Amino acid sequence: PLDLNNVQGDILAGLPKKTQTYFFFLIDESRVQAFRRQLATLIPLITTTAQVFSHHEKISQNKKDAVGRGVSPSLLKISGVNIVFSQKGLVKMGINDNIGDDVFRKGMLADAPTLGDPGTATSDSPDWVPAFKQGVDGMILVSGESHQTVAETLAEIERIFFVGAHCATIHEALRIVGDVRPGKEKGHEHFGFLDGISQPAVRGVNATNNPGQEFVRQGITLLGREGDDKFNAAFVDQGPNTRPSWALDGSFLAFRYLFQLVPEFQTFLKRNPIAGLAPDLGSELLGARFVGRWMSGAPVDIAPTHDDPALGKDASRNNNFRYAFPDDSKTQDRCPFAAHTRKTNPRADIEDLNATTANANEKHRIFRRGVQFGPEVTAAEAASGKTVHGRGLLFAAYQSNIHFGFQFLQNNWSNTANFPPKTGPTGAAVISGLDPLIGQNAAGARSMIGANPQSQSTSLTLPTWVVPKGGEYFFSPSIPALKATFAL
Ligand code: N7H
Repeated sequence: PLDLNNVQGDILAGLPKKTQTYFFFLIDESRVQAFRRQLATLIPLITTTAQVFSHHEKISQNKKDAVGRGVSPSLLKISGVNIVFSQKGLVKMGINDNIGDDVFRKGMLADAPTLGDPGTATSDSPDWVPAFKQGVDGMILVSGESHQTVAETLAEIERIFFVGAHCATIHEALRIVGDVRPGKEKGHEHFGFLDGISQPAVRGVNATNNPGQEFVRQGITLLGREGDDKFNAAFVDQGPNTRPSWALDGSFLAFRYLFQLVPEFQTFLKRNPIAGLAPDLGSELLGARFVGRWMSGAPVDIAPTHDDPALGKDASRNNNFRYAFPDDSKTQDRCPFAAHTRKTNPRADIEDLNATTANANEKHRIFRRGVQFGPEVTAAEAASGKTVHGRGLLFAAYQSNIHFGFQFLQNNWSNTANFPPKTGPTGAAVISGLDPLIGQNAAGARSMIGANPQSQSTSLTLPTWVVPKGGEYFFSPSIPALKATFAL
């Protein structure tokens, strides 16, 4: 059975964080063996899923105690560490077994045209920052409740790998700092919407689920567990449908460096309010229909006309919808077919919960662990409607199969105009257009229908507000694999 002490903490639980540094590194070609020996020293610092869960318990106990004493809960000091490797990194370390995921093996740069990244229409090279175009061997994730804690942990890690400037075994390729947004924006991404509401629950890991939150099998995230399409009960190292034994309880991480043009997005909403309403509400509704949720997190499928903050924060109700009301399947009265949450998790649009086999959507579920980066919008940016300071989302998602997971959501769903498969009242196919947030094609032009509930077939031309600047596919090995196969 699965032992949560073996699984890195970000995969099934999410490293607890107010801030997180993503440290991308290259392994020194001439010091690979030394690096692998030092890795053994890092392993005790790596946070496991079991440790994250026990930290969650401490936090809720801490909250209860504080409420009991009538004080506000103190912030518990915590630092989380995980390490992941790209295919390039595996090869450099001499780990050459076929892990059984072609998308991972080719890497994200080679996948950029499929993902529709800007620049790939005219050249092989997307408009990415140099570090990701050159490629990285791995990444160390360090999270904490404060910058001070993260700095201390990073210093400890640097002491392991940088013993003396002349004999460092790894070199920094790029360091990105992500921060949860301040004050009441905590948990909201930079466009203003509450994020991280809908995640799958995992059988045998999560004891309970919230209403509407579906359980998936462990192998949807963990390699070699039931539900992994390469699952093999014996889990031996042969045959086309198996993985090397060290892959067990690891997971693939799709990392994306996504910039968000926030003042431009806000200006568009302001200039294009849905007509027939007070202008502020018209703008707010347009934003909510782009996302599928209001800024509070309330789903438009349940609250189609007004935000409902109590619903937005109520975990027993805010995920309990399926795009399955009678007016949902053929009309966009409640939620546009192209809305971001509907494109990326179409629920009843493609799945039948009464089916006897696993529902069609299960293999496409991902575990999102990202965090925001960059400063708040300044007064000058808000006034001009133009981004000056880079900000956005450090998108990070785990899955056991990148093709069915992140790549499918981006390419086959968000970028694909005739998904989800819909017919209108007359029976004719409805082409919903692109996901207004992340839908893209290398050529650039974007549009959707259904933004306006009063005029559902009208096409709306969409500027670009989310700009990918790089990323990579990584593998997050289990603790036993790190000890036995990765470290020396
Ligand atoms: Fe998305 N946003 O702020 O608008 N996302 N996302 N995402 N996203 C979600 O339901 C956002 C991105 C998914 O189960 C919410 O938890 C932004 C990529 C999936 O109903 C919000 C960016 C991919 C879900 C955002 C971005 C996904 C989801 C609602 C880029 C995959 C769950 C909160 C900058 C290819 C859907 C919630 C479900 C939800 C936003 C990127 C996927 C507010 C700004 C690249 C699967």
